[in-house]
Amino acid sequence: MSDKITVTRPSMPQMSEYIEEISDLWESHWLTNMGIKHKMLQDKLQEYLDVAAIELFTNGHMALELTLQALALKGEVITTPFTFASTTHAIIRNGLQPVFCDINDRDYTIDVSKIEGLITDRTCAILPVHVYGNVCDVEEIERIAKRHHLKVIYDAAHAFGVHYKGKSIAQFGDASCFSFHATKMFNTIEGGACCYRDEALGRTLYQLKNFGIRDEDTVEGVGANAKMNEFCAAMGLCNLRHVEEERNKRKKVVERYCEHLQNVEGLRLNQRRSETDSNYAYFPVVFDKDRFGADRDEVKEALAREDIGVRKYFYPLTSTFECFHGKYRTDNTPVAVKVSENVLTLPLYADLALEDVDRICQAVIKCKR
Ligand code: T4K
Repeated sequence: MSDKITVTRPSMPQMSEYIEEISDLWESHWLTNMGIKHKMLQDKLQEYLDVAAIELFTNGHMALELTLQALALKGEVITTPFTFASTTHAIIRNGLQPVFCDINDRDYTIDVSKIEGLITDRTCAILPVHVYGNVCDVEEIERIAKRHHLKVIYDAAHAFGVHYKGKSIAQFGDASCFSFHATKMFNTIEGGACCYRDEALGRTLYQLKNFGIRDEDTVEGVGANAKMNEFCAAMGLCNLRHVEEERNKRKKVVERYCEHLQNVEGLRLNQRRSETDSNYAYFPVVFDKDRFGADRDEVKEALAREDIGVRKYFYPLTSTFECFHGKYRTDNTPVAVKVSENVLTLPLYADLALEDVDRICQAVIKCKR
């Protein structure tokens, strides 16, 4: 049992395993710029995620931002505001306009029944988020995109290792972008990837993450520097060996939470689409003040007094960020507003002791009036 519990904690390999993995870097002195570890991790992830092609990046955000750039999109992108800053910022930093669609109140992914009403002659793409690792309605999104000739780029930052109907989540859409940040179920310290099908897109991504350089004499695009370095790739190689153990441990934590909380009046637990193999990335709970008695903020404060760190992922909605100066409406995303105001994500990581889960649940239930 721990004294202080944080919302998440990265899994790390044994130090000896990591040292063994990086020791040859002292021989080669090759530390970054698509070295051997980068290549090895890319190959292993391509196999693990069961995809035609994958490009690694310095973080999930750059994977997303450069994927939008590589697709040379112009105009409006339909997305959701119930997400991390990265999703919306990637759109805006590409000179594109986000058009915010509501989420559904079952799994908090994009409400597909509202997408077509937002399509205009300026719409170029849909950017849905597999939020908490919950699978979007990929089939309906594909039908809509085909009908209206739109690109689909999934923000799959939370969805590493998720399968839907037996198929890797990384296979859906024109591209799916993952985060391998320290807080994710698979981490490379910082890191990210884009999985895609079109070879030409891959060539552009490869260049854009390295300043747009094609060869020593040719710079073809205005790229960034978003290459994964060898130490991060080495961490990924180690963590990938233990990823199924990670998933199983997280599953046990989630099951323990559900045992305690699933029948508590006024709490709504995460609901996943059927036929989904989860990665147990997050444990969101939505509080209904009228039935639970205490609201989300009161519960957060009560837990903090017991040294239990929880987060309001995702509050505020990205559409209401101060940097946008009230530019976006929220009256057409009422579900997102409501969930965002009432959600807390409880601590979840592989090494969270089940006795700690018991303690967290008791602390939550104690708030009920
Ligand atoms: N799209 C979506 C939907 C995303 O959620 C994200 C990232 C992205 C795109 C972009 O991917 P990246 O570019 O980040 O790869 C954290 C993460 O930094 C961020 O990756 C993540 N989403 C977001 C949901 O959560 P913060 O600002 O909440 O992190 P922070 O520093 O408050 O850490 C949270 C907790 O994790 C701490 O209380 C303790 C623990 N922690 C954190 C770090 C960094 C550790 O134990 N060790 C650590 O090294 O954003």
